[in-house]
Amino acid sequence: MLDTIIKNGLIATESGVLPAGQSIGISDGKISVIGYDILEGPETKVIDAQGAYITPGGVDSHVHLAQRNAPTGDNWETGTRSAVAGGTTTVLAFASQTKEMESLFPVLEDYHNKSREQCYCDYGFHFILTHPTKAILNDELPVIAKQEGITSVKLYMTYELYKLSDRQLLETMLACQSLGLTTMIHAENSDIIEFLIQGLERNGHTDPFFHAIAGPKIAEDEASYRAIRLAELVGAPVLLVHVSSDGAMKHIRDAQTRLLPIHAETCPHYLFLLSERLKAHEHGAFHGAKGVCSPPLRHHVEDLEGLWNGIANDTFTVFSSDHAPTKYDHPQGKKAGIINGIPKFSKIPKGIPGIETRLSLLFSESEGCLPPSQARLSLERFVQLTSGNPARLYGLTSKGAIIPGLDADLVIWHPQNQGERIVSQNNLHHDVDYTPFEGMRVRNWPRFTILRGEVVWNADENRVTGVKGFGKYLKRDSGRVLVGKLGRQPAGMIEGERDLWRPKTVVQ
Ligand code: DUC
Ligand code: ZN
Ligand code: ZN
Ligand code: ZN
Repeated sequence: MLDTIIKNGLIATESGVLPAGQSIGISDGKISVIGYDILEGPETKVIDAQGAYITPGGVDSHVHLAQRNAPTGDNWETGTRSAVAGGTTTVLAFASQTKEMESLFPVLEDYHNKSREQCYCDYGFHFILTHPTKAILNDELPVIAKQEGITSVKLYMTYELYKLSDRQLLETMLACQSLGLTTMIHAENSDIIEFLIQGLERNGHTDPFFHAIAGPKIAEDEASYRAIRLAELVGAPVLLVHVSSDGAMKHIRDAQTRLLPIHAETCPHYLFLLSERLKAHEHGAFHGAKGVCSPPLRHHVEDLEGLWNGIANDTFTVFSSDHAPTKYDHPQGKKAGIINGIPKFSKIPKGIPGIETRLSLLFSESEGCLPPSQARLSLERFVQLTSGNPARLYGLTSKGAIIPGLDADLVIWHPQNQGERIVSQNNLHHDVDYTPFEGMRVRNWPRFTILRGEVVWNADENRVTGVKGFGKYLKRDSGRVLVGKLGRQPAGMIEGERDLWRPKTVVQ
């Protein structure tokens, strides 16, 4: 017998909206049937979607929660509570190695301990590798992939505490490729940024705004190109995270045209916000710190437009929040950037919150809210970017689509022309003291969020109805390459060239 039936909705999938009149039947937390005239039993709960769109529960594949090196803001409880209130039912957050750690296992245990029984939505980990030793690459990663289902790592090309050399990037990408892991890359040229910071500080330019000058598009462009070429050399699939510039996008697009498995992610702030907010005059200069993220917000409306094109034309594979929940008014939060009473942009923790607003902001611009002639993206693209693609790319096999047999993770939106909201810190559920999207109007907001058949957010009652601890840890499979082809060799390589230098011992 069905536990729940959702009636009268418009079911939005990656290949279009299903003909009206179909219902979704749920049993044991799974979608069990989709169709007309589904019979309900005496105990079946019926949810009336009232003609509104139903999309898959959001998969946010880039969030930071209770990360060791980011001591303020959301933990797993508050971060996942905020997620479900915004329609997200699965998050992938980072377990971060620090440079002195010779083994990943204590890190893993630490993150499990902090997240176990704490979560409102389902969750998994990526690993940030800052010190990829031979033992970690050869001995630990295979175990972590197989036993823990962690099938992606993030590598940094910038930040003293995180960055890897090109040599380390190559070795790690190669190891990941041979294990079927996806490598995520933070691509910014570290030396350019350090050089500019030094010059700006020497000239007394230390307000938050100068963060946007210290991380120009050229720094992202160069590093993105380098990351793509390194990946191409070893034949590894890569996802460039938080892409913010047209130059980086062009390199990605070019690589995809050449059928390389190069994926890209962008985030709400790069579509909606400009660097001018780092000035935040009306509240005093330091409030601009609330807009400090890396890569920085860009200067021009054309920059936003360029990224919107990438959303519409498939350059981007996933759309994630990059929720980095650093509080503003906290000595270790954004205010760590005030040194002896003087603002110092280079010391401001980087990153901004957005786990709860991600879906609504994008949905607002889609055909879910606007006629096709005005929408920036189709409803199909919305579903791909926010749930289908991240689920496939990161090996979340039970998530990301409205298909019988998968988890019943759903968002029921408000009926058309209802559900409009002004984004406000007062209405959000995170443990951060601001939202960079304050005052923005969204055209719709999730009315119900459903996780494995349970209503976990109910906007009619304006409350999170799920329970802490219902969210479970997800072991993932190897992700699927979604663009390009695996292992293509660069033009000019001879047949079998990689085998001449590839270690014989790497796992295949
Ligand atoms: N990288 C992230 O992924 N998030 C926040 C800041 C950063 O540098
Ligand atoms: Zn990053
Ligand atoms: Zn370039
Ligand atoms: Zn991030």
